[in-house]
Amino acid sequence: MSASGPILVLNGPNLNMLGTRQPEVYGSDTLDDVVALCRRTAERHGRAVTAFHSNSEGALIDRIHAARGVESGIVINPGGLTHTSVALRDALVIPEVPVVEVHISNVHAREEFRHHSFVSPIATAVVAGMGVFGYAAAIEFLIERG
Ligand code: DHK
Repeated sequence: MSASGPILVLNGPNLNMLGTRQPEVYGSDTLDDVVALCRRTAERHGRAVTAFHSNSEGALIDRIHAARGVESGIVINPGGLTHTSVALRDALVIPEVPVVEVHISNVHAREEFRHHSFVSPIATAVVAGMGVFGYAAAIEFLIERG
């Protein structure tokens, strides 16, 4: 895998409901809008995005395994698995690529159970509270850092 390989954008449980799910927290953009934003951002730099969503922890883990040797970096919004999943965290180190953890909302300004992330300690960077712009920032960051 070269450093210019595709960037994998992963979205976990409930993010397929973006646009209708608590718009006061998550905004009005849909998951398709988010993926389109990621693609536009990457394409401005001549780079590609592969996108995957699942509500299932195992399917996300399988997709992360498949990234090894293929994708050059991972942008992940793990949804609620952020706060619960050791298995997801363990999977994310397997591809040996930089990982950016994205949260649309500022999880630190919300309920206490959202303040802890199993993913953050193995992430290269963490974005929270920027709305869906956080995904574009994560893509720009991965491209800039090389
Ligand atoms: C999305 C979720 O689904 C929540 O479980 C997280 C995150 C926050 C977000 O802000 O994008 O706690």
